[in-house]
Amino acid sequence: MKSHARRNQPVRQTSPSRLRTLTFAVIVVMVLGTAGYLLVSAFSSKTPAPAANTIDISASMGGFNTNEIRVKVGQPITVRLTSQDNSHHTDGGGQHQWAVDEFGASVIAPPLGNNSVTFTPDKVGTYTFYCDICCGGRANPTMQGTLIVEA
Ligand SMILES: [Cu+2]
Repeated sequence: MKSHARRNQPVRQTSPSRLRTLTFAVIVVMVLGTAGYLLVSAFSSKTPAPAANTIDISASMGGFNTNEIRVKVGQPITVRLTSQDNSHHTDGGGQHQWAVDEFGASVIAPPLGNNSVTFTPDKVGTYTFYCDICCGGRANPTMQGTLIVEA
């Protein structure tokens, strides 16, 4: 009986270490899988560059990279907005917006990704573009700029 119990002991001793190896393997697979998923989603969120009249704008918590955009009236433009913030930002979750009410133009960029909107500014004038997602919304002067539509 004693020798039988002793013969079983090694089996019982190896199982916790086998469990540890298995747990480690599962964690490695999960980490690699998550990294791979993030990589794929980061690349797939990028929209292909449209052919003409594309204006690249980037936004972070500090504001837009430009305060003034000049375009010609009656010509379609594509605004490609890139968010430089990651999803860990509590304010807006890393998303930013670029919108001009007068032309019904609005685009929201995902965290560390970009997104595009195409519209035709059909009225000469000076308009405000803004982000209404972060930093207190459009009341915040840092997340604003001027769209100038020229004749
Ligand atoms: Cu913003």
